[in-house]
Amino acid sequence: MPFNAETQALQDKAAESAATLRALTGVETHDVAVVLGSGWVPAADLLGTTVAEFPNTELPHFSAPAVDGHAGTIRSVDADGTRVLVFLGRTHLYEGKGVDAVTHGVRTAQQAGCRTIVVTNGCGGLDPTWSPGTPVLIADHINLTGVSPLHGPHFVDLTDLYSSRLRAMCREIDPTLVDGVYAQFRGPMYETPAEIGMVRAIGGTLVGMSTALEAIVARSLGLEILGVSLVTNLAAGMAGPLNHEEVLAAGKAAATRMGGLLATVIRRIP
Ligand code: 8IG
Repeated sequence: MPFNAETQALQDKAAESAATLRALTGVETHDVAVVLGSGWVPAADLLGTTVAEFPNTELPHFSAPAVDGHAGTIRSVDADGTRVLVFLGRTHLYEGKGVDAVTHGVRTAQQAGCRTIVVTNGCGGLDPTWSPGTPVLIADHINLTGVSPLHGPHFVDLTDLYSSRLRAMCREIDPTLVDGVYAQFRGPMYETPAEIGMVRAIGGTLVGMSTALEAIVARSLGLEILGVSLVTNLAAGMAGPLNHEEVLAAGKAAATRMGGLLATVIRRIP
């Protein structure tokens, strides 16, 4: 696939990151990338055997993390022969570094050989039956950031963006898993109750500040995508006011269960 010049420049930077990744890990090719969102970090230890771990700033073109609870490290994991590239922490659009900083990890994963990416997040839920700690498979998204992570006239089809094959695989492992539609806001503020009313009206059931832009770039590069959200709070106006510490705590409690799910599905993917 020939990229336009702007995209090719981003891919070249990602290739440089992937080259350093190979040097630091001794792993020629990774198979599956996993981006762990807020609350998901404890899940990382359950994925497999850690081969190497380092701050993402040891790779060229990665920026330092800005938020507490977002570790900003990269780990290479051997999951019974599946080579997993784990990003503990991500760059968010609200950090103001632009869409290319947000999606650099995805491009690096593709340059490192990954054919599949698992994107996770902590988010708010609009279904009142989803108590904090409920995992939800992302079936589709609504990009409310007002920006695109693609450059130039690069027309990318987004049907079945979140692989129905991988969602079915997850349901075989855990039949209680339900689907949701993830609405990405820029943040960093949480939504107003009126904005949650809008999301409900347009068919969203999850709200967060990540994932959609990463999934778009992953698809543009031909990766198969699994998206999993961890509902850590009811969306604004559905319960009390939102508190960042409570949000992190609810995520931590459920992360162990999520680690088990990811560990199993990762081994079945390749
Ligand atoms: I964790 O309720 C978490 N992240 N936009 N709204 C948005 N992001 C979130 C929320 C939420 N909870």
